[in-house]
Amino acid sequence: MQMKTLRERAQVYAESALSELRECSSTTQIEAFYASHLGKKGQLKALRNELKTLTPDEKRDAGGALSAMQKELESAFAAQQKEIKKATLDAQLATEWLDVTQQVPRNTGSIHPLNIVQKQVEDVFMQMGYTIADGPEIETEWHNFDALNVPQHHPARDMQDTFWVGRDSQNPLENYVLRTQTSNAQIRMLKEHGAPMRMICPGRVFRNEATDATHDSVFYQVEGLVVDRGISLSHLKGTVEVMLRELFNDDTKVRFRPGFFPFVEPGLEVDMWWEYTDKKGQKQGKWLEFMGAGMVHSHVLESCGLDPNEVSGFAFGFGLTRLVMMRYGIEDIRHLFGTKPRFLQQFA
Ligand code: FA5
Repeated sequence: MQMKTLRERAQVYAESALSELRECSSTTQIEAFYASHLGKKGQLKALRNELKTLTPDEKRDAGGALSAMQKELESAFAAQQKEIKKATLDAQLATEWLDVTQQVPRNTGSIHPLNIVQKQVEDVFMQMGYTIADGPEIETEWHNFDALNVPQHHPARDMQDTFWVGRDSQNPLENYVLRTQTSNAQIRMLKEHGAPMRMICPGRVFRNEATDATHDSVFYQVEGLVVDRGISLSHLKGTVEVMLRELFNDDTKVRFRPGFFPFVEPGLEVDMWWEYTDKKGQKQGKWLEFMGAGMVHSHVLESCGLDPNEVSGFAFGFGLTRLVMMRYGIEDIRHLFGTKPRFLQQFA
């Protein structure tokens, strides 16, 4: 029997290689195919090596056929590889799709109890026609003390020891403090807008004092100020009563007593009965100072350019942080500025 030529064997090989290629359906299979057929140690290379043993004529004949076959195999390989890649990607897309419009439940946190109660206070006063004002936390010594009838060396300054930001000048308008009270807003609002005035100013204040269950060195107050013709103490009392009725229930116990603040005359303080559960789980209760108030002192009206013979007013300032404590029966004010999620999430 006559031996098959290289060209003939290559022909048979090409057909079986192409049909093997068509069977490949995964990346692994096609990579193995490449190594076995088209790679450096592949079968095509082995056939090419045989060219060396042929005569020049045979070599030309078989060499041309082998080159054409290699081209054919390579392009069939490239097409098949592309096909497999596309099929793999399609399969992946079919199983790994993601609905970007789907609502995913997320832990979005909760509103801080101070913000909840601040909003309620603002609503109550807005219904009574009050403006919500803002004042700077870093304030001049003059706005925080002098204009409020508390000149340098006045003993009332000791009750509100503060953090100084700059104290180099003899001029209290050039020295700065972290405000100790929201009463600075009284001065700023009156100087800017004059009378008639009806505003509240919620905000953060700072005091250089030791902390305990009812005192913090950073806390929130709400200032209130009404200045107009004919404002009297009865307007103050009625306003405080409306506010307390709206913010607390009817059982809340309140007491009014005389109080001294240099920027009001007469002055009064309001205490509230605070009920809470102590660390041992015992129910406790005591009076807690909640608010200072009074009729705006004539010196304050004058330092804001108003004539006390023409207009009068009342002012009050209460502890928003203490209001929150009483509202929710919180036994220690310092919880409110902590960052414990377990505490804060209760108010969501
Ligand atoms: C004042 O700050 C006055 N500006 C209030 C005022 C305004 C009086 C207008 C008259 C007219 P006092 O220092 O008492 O006053 O503080 C007012 C309220 O802030 C207190 O009743 C209390 O509720 C709260 N408060 C005072 N100190 C602290 C503190 N260290 N921590 C938490 N709350 C406090």
